[in-house]
Amino acid sequence: MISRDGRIESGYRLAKERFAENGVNTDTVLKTLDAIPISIQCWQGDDVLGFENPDGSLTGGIQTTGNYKGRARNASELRGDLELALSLIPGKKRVNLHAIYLEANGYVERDKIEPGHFQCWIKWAKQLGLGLDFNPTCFSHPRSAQNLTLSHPDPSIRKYWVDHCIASRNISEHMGRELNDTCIMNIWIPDGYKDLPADRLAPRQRLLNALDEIIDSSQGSYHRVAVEGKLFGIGAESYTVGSNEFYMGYASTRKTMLCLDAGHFHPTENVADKISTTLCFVDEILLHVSRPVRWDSDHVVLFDEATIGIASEIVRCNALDRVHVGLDFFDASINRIAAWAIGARNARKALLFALLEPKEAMATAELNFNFTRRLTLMEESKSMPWSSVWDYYCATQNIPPDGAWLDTIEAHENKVLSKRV
Ligand code: RNT
Ligand code: ZN
Repeated sequence: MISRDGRIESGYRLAKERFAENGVNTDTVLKTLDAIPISIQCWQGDDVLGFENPDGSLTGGIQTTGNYKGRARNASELRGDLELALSLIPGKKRVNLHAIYLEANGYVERDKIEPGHFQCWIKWAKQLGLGLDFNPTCFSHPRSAQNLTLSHPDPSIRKYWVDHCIASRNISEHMGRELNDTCIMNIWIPDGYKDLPADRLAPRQRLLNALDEIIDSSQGSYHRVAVEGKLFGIGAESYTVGSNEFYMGYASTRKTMLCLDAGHFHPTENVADKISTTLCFVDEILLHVSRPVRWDSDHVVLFDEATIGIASEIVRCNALDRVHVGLDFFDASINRIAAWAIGARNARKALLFALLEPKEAMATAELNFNFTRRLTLMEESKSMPWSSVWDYYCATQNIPPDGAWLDTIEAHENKVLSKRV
């Protein structure tokens, strides 16, 4: 345990008493918190470029901006960087891979990718006791150049992407089986139009049929499919084939998971509010916790109202076993390992904050129409000594508490990252 002259322990003792007065047992909360998996997106480490093609560039309406030194240039560097980030993030962790993070001798067409191309990742995950999640990569490719993939009017292009998604399902199932831990495979496609479509229906019908073909390819029980909707992308400002309503209907009728990305809605929409609605119709949700600054900008996740709102909804809905937390941000303007550490620590902090709320007392007040008490309880949660619980939690997990990890990253930056060109 990382101790600072007993200050962390005594802070925790006092905090524990305060929370107990609210009917909240902090020891139980910390056990629950520690077991919640957070899936860390590998693509923060290399600006979503992957290792398929050294000259590849990011397309599909998403963008990284910034040219901070030290981007991981190959899988070994990325795994090394991830290891450092993981050592700074408390709690159960998974790593989320995209198909373009394969390791092969030379270029492999995406409809030909195989489990063998991910053997090193699987071995690494086994050694570190990590679960893996997976994504077909339906962007940054000549066959996605028109910003249409599974909904493309040309059947041969559509088939290519269907086959890529089926190949990805095989890989995902293989990962899950090898690690004895269900692998979630999330399908996101960039399909859409910059300007007003003449036909909004046909592309959606084509997408529906393509998805049905993909989920009809039979798989074992170590793999689940999620589908991720979106409002718009760069170059797809007027129409996105896979809207949230499209996938809400798809997930509820086909029994897949629905992925909610915090950046994929109108800026004034409350993403947290969508969780309870979705839970009425869909068995499980995958979250892409992100931060949209005015648009789907994928900034590093903050400990802010939006993130806490999402965490509180999961806890208040008693849905920790039905909502899977994944991160989706990619900032190339700051140290990428720090970006992982800041965003993932904030996501877990938000979960801690949510678990420490007096949720029974709030719910009782609501049922008694005592909205004064409900508001008071919610507001005063904000000034409870939750940060003492956080520091203690980090210390017991041998993870540096706040204020004690950035030096490690800076030393690594000087020694390793600054040498990468
Ligand atoms: C894009 C989606 C998608 C990607 C990743 C790389 O808008 O959010 O999830 O960010 O798959
Ligand atoms: Zn996403």
